[in-house]
Amino acid sequence: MHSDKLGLDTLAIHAGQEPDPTHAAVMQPIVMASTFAQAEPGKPKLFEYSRSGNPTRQALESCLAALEGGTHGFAFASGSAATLTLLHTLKPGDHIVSGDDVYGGTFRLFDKVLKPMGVNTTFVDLRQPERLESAITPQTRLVWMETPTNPMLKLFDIEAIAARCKTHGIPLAVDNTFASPVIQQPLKLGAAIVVHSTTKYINGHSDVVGGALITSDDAIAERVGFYQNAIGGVPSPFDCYMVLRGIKTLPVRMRHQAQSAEILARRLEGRKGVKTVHYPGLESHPDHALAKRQMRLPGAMVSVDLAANVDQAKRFLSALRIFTLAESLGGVESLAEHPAIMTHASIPKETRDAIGIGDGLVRLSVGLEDVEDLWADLEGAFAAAAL
Ligand code: P1T
Repeated sequence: MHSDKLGLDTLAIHAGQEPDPTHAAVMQPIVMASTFAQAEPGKPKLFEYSRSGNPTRQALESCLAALEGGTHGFAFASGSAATLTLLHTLKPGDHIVSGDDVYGGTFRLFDKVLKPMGVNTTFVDLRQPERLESAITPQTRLVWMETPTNPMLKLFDIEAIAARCKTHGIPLAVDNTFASPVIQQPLKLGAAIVVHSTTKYINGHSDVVGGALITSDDAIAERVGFYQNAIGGVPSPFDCYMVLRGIKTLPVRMRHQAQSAEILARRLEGRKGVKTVHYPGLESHPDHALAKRQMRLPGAMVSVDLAANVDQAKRFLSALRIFTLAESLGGVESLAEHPAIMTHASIPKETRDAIGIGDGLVRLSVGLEDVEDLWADLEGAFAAAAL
């Protein structure tokens, strides 16, 4: 299949998934074998051992690579395993520049896992791409960013930052979890590596934890492939099947969820009890012009600064009936959470305050329910919190 000629809706259903040659089954078989028979010692046929490679995982990896417009895909047991595998390609003394707003667990990897191993990270607000230069040192070996960021939904200009990275010979890794390839394909804008928590939009049904790395750089792919096998943070064939199944509806889900998110964001913006709505599709968003240029859709995540103290924010969240109060995002069901207490608790309070993750900040992941039911649910929560 010449994936560069096909649309994303087609790739989501077919990429990496030829009918199985034995039974002509339309769906990928789940090959649960941990190991594969060899005709003579050291001469495996196609696969050798399922940590190194597995047919169901290979189908998923090819599909992910095609969706991101890359040539190499690697699947992992979680987004964090994908991130850590990439970070393991660095060595003591190396340095990372990261966008200042990242998932709390990613911050924890930089701060509590990499730092003790001698790899330091400098966090910068990359909304001014020129700030990259002031953070780069002769030891910098990786630039890392999310866009939109978790949870403030700030945007960074992938093309501008990738161009600067190229002049310094430093690879740019973009965590594309919040956008998904339906909205933006960072490799096409010059990034060297795309990172995903496939737990989120890619799988889309809140029933798998998974991750991925995608690249078109053969040298990076070789190192990532080595570390994927050596470290072994790989997904089970069953989980790979589940993610492949979820991907088939990714473009449809993403479009519908973004449409509902925009409706809710616009209503929230005008409502009493709301200080700020962070949503790239709103004209009031500081990076709205970049959103229009860089993103096909503004996404389905909305962060809301309520005019609330922490108790009111807790009452607001506890009163929701259709939005489920839970960590994670990107599933068909709507979720709501309190970043300061939940997903970003591992970030020190001073750092959270500097980024804007305050007591009144609530993050919404808008799902596929009827948008009027979602609005009524939010109205009920405002009433319960006396907002
Ligand atoms: O949870 P895991 O599959 O390990 O993925 C980690 C991860 C990586 N990158 C981004 C942008 C993420 O949002 C996440 C996980 N985030 C949540 C669980 C959350 O609720 O924000």
